[in-house]
Amino acid sequence: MSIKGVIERYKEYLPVTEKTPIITLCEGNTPLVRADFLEKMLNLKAKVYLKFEGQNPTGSFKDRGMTVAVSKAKEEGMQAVMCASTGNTSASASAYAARAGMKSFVVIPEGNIALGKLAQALIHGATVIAINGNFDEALKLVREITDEYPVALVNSINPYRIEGQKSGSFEICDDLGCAPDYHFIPVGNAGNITAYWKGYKEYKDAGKISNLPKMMGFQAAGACPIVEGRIFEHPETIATAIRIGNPASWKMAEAARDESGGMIDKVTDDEIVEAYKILAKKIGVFCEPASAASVAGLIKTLNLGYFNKEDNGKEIKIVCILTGHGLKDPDRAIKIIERPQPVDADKNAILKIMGY
Ligand code: AN7
Repeated sequence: MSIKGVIERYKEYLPVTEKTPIITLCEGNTPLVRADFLEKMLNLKAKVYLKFEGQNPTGSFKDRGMTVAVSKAKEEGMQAVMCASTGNTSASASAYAARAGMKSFVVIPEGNIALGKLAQALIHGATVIAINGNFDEALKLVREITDEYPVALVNSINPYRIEGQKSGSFEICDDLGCAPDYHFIPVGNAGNITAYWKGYKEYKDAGKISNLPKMMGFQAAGACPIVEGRIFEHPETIATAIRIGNPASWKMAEAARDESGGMIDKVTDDEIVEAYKILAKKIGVFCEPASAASVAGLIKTLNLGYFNKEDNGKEIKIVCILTGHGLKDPDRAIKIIERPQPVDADKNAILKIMGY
């Protein structure tokens, strides 16, 4: 394979040995896209970059962790993997299990997973179990089952997932030649903010970078347990990927926030949709709604005067993580922008619509 996957590229930082079978789909290597439109729109003395994780093999950042988790499960002789998921973890787990010749079982909340993600799990051959319950209930059940049966748990409470996902920080630092000043990221189960913070700290310890970013996490207002300091029994948001009321890595996300001097705040569904539209229409990047929470967070934070207060006009580098691809959730795009009404197959009818 021409492109190195996460394990091959960063193996010195990962818990793998010569004996580990590397199960890869050439994940990682995602682009850091400069968002000059946002810089101008927000009148920012800063460089804003979007790390477009939608370009991973299954269309989300989960692949970075899954390559390590599934490789280790294979090394340990497991024959099946299992996860609870709002969608992306199930898509990734089922693809990597297929690649490894392993079985996959995925438990999802009925009615609250985007169509593309469900299609992925099904076509990769996972046994898909839809429950009448939410993600938090699914995760609890999956933890119990994987404790009792010989099935590897591949949610982000599996430390190998976090290990793989920290490669996102390494790539950002390798591309920028330093760490950013601010790292904006959506927060759901809180594994990714935990992983990125771990990655930045390890790169600093290794002497690769000299600064650390402030970690700026954003939850959806209807599912913001960390912001409000309470479990949400009934989380609700159009950003179904982060519709999570009791994050597994809650404490570690708080540690990332506090050690870095950052914040974890919330954005409303309207703010998420606004950012989602700007990204698609003005920047040409189509991410899924949950991913747009990072950019919605940037806009909100700026409007609160955060940067002006903290940075006295010095040029800063900001990275927003766009965690998943917009094609995962086509229904949302079509709900927001009206589907066109058909016209006759006639040149004049077309020209009229074109405005000529
Ligand atoms: C696009 O797939 O939890 O804070 O089960 O799919 O690490 O949970 C997905 C989470 C952000 C939140 N953006 O990351 C799952 C799942 C997208 C996501 C998150 C998810 P974490």
